[in-house]
Amino acid sequence: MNPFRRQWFRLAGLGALAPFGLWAQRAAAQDHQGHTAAAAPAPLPASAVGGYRPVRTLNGWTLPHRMVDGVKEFHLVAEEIEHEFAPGCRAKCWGYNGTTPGPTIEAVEGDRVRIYVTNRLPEHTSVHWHGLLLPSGMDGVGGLSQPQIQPGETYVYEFTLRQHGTHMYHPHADEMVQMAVGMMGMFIIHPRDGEPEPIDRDYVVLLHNWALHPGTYRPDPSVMQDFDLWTMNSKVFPAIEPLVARSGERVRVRIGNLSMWNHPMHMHGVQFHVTGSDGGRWPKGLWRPETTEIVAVGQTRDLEFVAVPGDWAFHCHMSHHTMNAMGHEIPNTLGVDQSGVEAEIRKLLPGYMAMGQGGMAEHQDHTDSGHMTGPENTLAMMMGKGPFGNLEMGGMFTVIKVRDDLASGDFRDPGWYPNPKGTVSHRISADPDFGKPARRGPPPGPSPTLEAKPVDHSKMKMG
Ligand SMILES: [Cu+2]
Repeated sequence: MNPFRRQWFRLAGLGALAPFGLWAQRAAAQDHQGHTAAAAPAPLPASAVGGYRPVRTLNGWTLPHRMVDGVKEFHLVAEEIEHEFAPGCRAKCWGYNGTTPGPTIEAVEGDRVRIYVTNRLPEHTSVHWHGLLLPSGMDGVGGLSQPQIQPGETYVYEFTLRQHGTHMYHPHADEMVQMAVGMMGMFIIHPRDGEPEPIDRDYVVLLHNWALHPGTYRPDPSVMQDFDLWTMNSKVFPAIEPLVARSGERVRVRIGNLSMWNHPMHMHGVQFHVTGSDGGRWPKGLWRPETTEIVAVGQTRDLEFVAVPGDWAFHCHMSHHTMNAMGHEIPNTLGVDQSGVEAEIRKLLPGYMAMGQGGMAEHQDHTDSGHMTGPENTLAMMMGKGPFGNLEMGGMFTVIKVRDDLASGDFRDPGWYPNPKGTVSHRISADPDFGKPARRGPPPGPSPTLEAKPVDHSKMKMG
């Protein structure tokens, strides 16, 4: 029995449904590549759709396709869009088919794909299929591999998927501008022969950064490092959807990074395995346990774990990347008594509030209560409420919500975790002198407390 037939019968036995045309086409691809019955394909999960379990792009969507003579056809439209980063902050961005990131393209190793790209932008563009193995002329580098797609034009790309893994797409034309304003998406290719470890939930997250300066509504492409918004699928916390799973399910998070920074993505509650990248799914011997994985610029990483009940933070570990717009060129006010200055400034600016003497945690209380309003169309630096109070987060932060009683495939937010009795950290004293903890004194020598000394300006060099 040839491998196609064996796989078909196995699927039939599991009660899965697969369009026959798709399987016939995959069998043809196998034959074409000279595969034999030597390596039996692993069984696919029973509830897989069309031979694979579809991914879930947080806050996003998957581009529909249609089959035309055995070819999977997709249609991307590059266009200006209106995007909401979180309620209270919208911008004119560029994206695909109405969104940033563009819809996820999802296919199977061996598929022949035909992708139309219509350009509705005010300038030319192209689409580069980042990480895909394809003919040079399909690689989408404007000027190098093809003519630029002029405004109003539609180009067609067509190639056979010779790999599987987590990949991306983005323009390779005026890249600095077009990517800075949101043009990017994910391209997921499922393995033809199924997964070695069946995946129950498969999430897709694309990391990006935006220079949407306070009070403005168009991202600034000229910024290189000092960004205002750090996003998962172009959303900031708390507008990023939670990753939901049932206890014991195997979850994969596929992360791509088309921002201008590397992001150490940290997951609470589990040790995940890094199981793949743009190079496809790694052999099991290369999987490694981590709790933080750097997803560098232009890379993708697949993280897999078995879900443990609770509410678990999942975020970039660069602490400024879990904040929204903030000033970086202000003096350090930590430890500075500003009470006199505050009174003076209030004479000129009623309502002025000096902040930061004892840390910035008060910021969220001030902004949430509405007595410190920022520029319009600008999110507060810290946002979000949890069951125990302010989360004081923004940017690249969301929550993995794992519950015992979820139905398979139910992605609805289950609310906050009902912690079992006796498993929540709690107060046992309000006295700062409580207990006798070991403490060390300051290092020998004078304290760094500086006295303000008058400066002799007459000796300063001018110019
Ligand atoms: Cu980061």
